[in-house]
Order: sequence, then C-alpha cells, then structure tokens
Amino acid sequence: MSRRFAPIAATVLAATVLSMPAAEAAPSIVGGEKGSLADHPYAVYLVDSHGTQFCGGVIVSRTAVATAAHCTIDVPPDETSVVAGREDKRSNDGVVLAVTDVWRHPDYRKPQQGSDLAVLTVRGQLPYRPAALARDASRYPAGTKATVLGWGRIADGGDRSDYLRQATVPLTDDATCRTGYPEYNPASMLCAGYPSGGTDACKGDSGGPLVTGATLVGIVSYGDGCGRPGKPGVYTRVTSFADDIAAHSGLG
Ligand code: 4AZ
Repeated sequence: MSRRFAPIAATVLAATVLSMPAAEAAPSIVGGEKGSLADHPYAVYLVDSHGTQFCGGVIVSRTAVATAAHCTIDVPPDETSVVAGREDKRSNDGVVLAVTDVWRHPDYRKPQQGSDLAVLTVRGQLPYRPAALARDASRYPAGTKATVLGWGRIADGGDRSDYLRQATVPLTDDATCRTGYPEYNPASMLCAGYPSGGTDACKGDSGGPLVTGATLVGIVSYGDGCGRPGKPGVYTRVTSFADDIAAHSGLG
C-alpha cells in the first residue's frame, strides 16, 4: 500500500523543497531559527498546573528566575513551575521546579507602564549556568546585536513553538522606540528590532531573555503584534533593574 503512495510523496516533497527560498530558516520566535541551550543554558519556560507553557524566563542564580511581572498575574505562583534544560517541550529533558516565592516589582501596573519584572524563587537548585546581568548601559548602544529566545508564537497570531527558538535583533534608539510606542519610557524599557520588522519576540515569549553574549540586557515585555514594521519588541531594561534582580535572587 505505502509503495503506491511513494511517488506522490516524493513529488510533494520535491515541490515543497523547490518552493522554499534558499537558506530559509523556519519561522520562529518570529523570523529566527532553532535555539540552543548549549549556547543559552539560562533560557527557561514557565508552565501552569496542566503543564502548558505560558511564558519564558531566565536563570539569574542557582535558585532564581527573572521573568516579566505580567507573567505572574494570570497563573498563581503556587500553580507555576519552571522548566529548565529542555529545548523540546515534547521531551522529558532537564528539570521541572516548583515556584516557592515571587517578587513582583512594586511599580508594575501593566506592561505599557514599565517595571514589567518579577523574580521567581524555585524549590531546589537549577543545575544550569545563569545569565550575567547587564549593569553598564553605555556598553549597549543602539545597533548592538542581541539575541532573543523563547518557545512562543512563530507568527503573529500563529502557533507556539514546541522547540526553543532564537533570533538576532538590534537594540533600537529611544527616538525610534518612541515613534512606535508613545508611552515608551527609556528608564524602564528597551526596544529591539529592525525598522522593517520581520524578526521579533511574540506572544508566549514574554519573560524570556534578550542577551548580548551571555549577558542579560532585556526581558520580553510587549509589543504591537509581532515583527511589524515600525513596531519593535519592547523589553524590560535590565541595566535599570540589575540591583533589584540581584537583591531578590540571593545574589545580594
Ligand atoms: C505578548 O503578548 C507579546 N512583539 C510579547 C512580545 C511581543 C508582542 C506580544 C513583541 O506576550
């Protein structure tokens, strides 16, 4: 039976391959590529009591994960777990640790008002290398290439990814960010993305890391859609909150 269909399958496969642009990376995060925990071991995701992924996060110490404050609102902390060391949601790799404590930034109201930051304390230890915290803002000028990671939607309004994805996006200057978002506050927020869009974080990536090297510069916060021209991704600016993150991560 299956032999009868083989020529059809081969034809479909050939047609599919021929219709793909050269060097096409499957759409990701949005417009990125498959991510690697070997390169970014601090990238984690958050699951609810059903095991459903709903946000990203980033390991900042052996016992703490930074995420977006808005990721701590809908799912109560006692129903939230951190999944670390697992690139593929369908695998059993890595560890799943319960959240025992949440520090949410006291100024947080909604993402568009900034301070979209929380630190989760986990039960037990995270056996993966934490990200370093960016502290010196002068080291991250506009145009710096950064990497955003997550298991969120692979297209505006599309499905979430089963596999870790990553994308390279340049940090945006304040004027560009304000053009896209009149509420932009550079004291608390950071934008990243290309003027023409196409590459971005998306729904479900919230709380996840934006890094340069292994240094955390941003936490995925919000945006107007995903990958739209003139609408870069908005991130929590880590240089503004490094002391807060450290203080609530057992880093002193
Ligand atoms: C969200 O809804 C979301 N394009 C996160 C990031 C971005 C948009 C939406 C950035 O969680």
